[in-house]
Amino acid sequence: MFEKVLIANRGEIAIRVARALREMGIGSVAVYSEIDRDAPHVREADEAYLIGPATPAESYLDGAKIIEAAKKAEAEAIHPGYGFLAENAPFAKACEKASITFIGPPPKAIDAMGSKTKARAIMQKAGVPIVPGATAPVENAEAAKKQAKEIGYPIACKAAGGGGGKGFRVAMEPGDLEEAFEGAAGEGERFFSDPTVYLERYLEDPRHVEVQVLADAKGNITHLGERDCSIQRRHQKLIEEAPGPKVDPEMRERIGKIATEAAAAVGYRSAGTVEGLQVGDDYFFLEMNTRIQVEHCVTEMVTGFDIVREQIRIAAGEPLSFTQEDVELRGHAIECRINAEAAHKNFAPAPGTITGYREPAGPGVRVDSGVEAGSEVTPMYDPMVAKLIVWDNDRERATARMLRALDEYEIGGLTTLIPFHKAILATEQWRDGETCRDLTEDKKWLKTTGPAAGSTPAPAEVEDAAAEQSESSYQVEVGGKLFDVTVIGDAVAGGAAAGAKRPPKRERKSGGGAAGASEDLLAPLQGSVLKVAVEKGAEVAEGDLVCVIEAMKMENEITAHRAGKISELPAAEGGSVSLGDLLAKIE
Ligand code: MV4
Repeated sequence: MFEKVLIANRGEIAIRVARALREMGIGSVAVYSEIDRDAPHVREADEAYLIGPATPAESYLDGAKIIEAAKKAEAEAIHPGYGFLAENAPFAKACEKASITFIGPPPKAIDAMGSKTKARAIMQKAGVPIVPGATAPVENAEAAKKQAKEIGYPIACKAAGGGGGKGFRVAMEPGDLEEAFEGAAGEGERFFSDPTVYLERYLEDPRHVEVQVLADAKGNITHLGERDCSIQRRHQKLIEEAPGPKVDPEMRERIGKIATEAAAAVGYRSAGTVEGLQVGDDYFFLEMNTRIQVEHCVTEMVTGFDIVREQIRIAAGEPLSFTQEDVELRGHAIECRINAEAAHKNFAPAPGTITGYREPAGPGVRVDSGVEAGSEVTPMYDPMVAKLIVWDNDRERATARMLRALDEYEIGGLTTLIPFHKAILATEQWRDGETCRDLTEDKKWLKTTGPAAGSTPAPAEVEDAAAEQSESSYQVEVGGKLFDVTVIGDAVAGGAAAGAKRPPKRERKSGGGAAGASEDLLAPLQGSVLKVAVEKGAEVAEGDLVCVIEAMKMENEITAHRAGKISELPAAEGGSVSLGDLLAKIE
């Protein structure tokens, strides 16, 4: 077994890996960028190395610097986590060349699954059912029209270098095809420097069901059952659960076999996920993720196996610690992604500083987080700051437990998805195990998922024009009974109940969505302007799309913070903006 492993990541996943290493008696090495000096993941490891400035390209994405740190620390292996370098075949190769073990699959398997057309061709040959459609790219819009006729409408145009829904456009009928084709090609070019597009039949309201596989170097391939990740928005998963609410034992066995066959077809080794679409009793291969995934925890909760530990054992040449017969799914697990985002403002990024922090606990609750009080969530990195995972005997009880845990979770000073999760888990749609697309796409419904009155206000609300005024919650004892009181404006000096907490005043900052009273719509994050959806002089309603800013490979829709007329429009397509830049004035 390894004596020391370097963790090439930050945030919750770096801590998750450090915990596995500690339990295994392996030394851990963290790396960090300049703004992460005080981050929790740095303290969680036995030693830590600075690898560069905050910009990912100059630190967490810089393979050479990470290998250099591993050499300095004399680490024998590197765990990449997810994102950053996790599915970068050249990095995996560079590790090999430096005689460092990459804790992940062979570079060849990463490559094979990196091209979606290649992956589809391999799977078809191996007898794995794929979504109906082509296994080779289509040259241009004209050729696409011909091919689409054969496949049948509706048609999904997908970027071959894509995955996770990037470069994904739908044509409901022939008249939409050219635009969908060009859209997918353009996004492929921007995100993966590859405009190659292929066509699939578009399936209506499928479920996203994926199977966890583990393959060791001795030829053992097992699966740990499925996860359902159907609750997504713009291809970002928001809630995941295991087992799948619409998967029965027969189907579980069938898709488990599909997944292990898919892994065998590419000579897979390590932990991986076979993603597919479930439509009724049908299941189609979509793509394979060659990394540990964010949502691996729900599988750990229902199987009892530690997937990261197995991954490390496999990389060290050891066999899987269990066989397929040992795998049993018990109870039900749900995971909510706690992102610094404003669901009620179209999931706008909501970076900021965490002023107060308390995690839920108690029976069946697991929190994998990477933040604490005082942490700053920057627009530079992933907005996911924590994952809340619960387990209980069945789905209904797990839901009640999740609602309880969400209630306990206190994250001061930051707008998060906590209210969104509470709202969605309380719906009939969730109870019936639906995909909830009617809710996640419904702007009106989303508006109702803002932070509740009396909770810590979001920065945008505090920044309101008049407002050095703050809103604070107190408990007041009257006649031996405690009452919750919300005070708007400055509390009377000395008037608060003894021991009452008061959130500290935050610095005034631009960003985080513009203030309602101001005309200025400011950039809530740094990035490049992909699209400007309005013209100067146009009238907009509150919530209308103004522009799209791309940052961290995410497209962020910036919507009008108020109704009015666009009197100034400095935002320009193709331009770049910094945090707090003026995008538009709405008079
Ligand atoms: C699809 C699809 C319908 N037809 N492909 C791909 C990546 C994943 N993030 C969502 N993807 C989809 N691929 C075809 N041919 C619909 C989706 C999809 C989806 C699937 C399951 C659950 C939620 C979804 C939300 C948006 C898109």
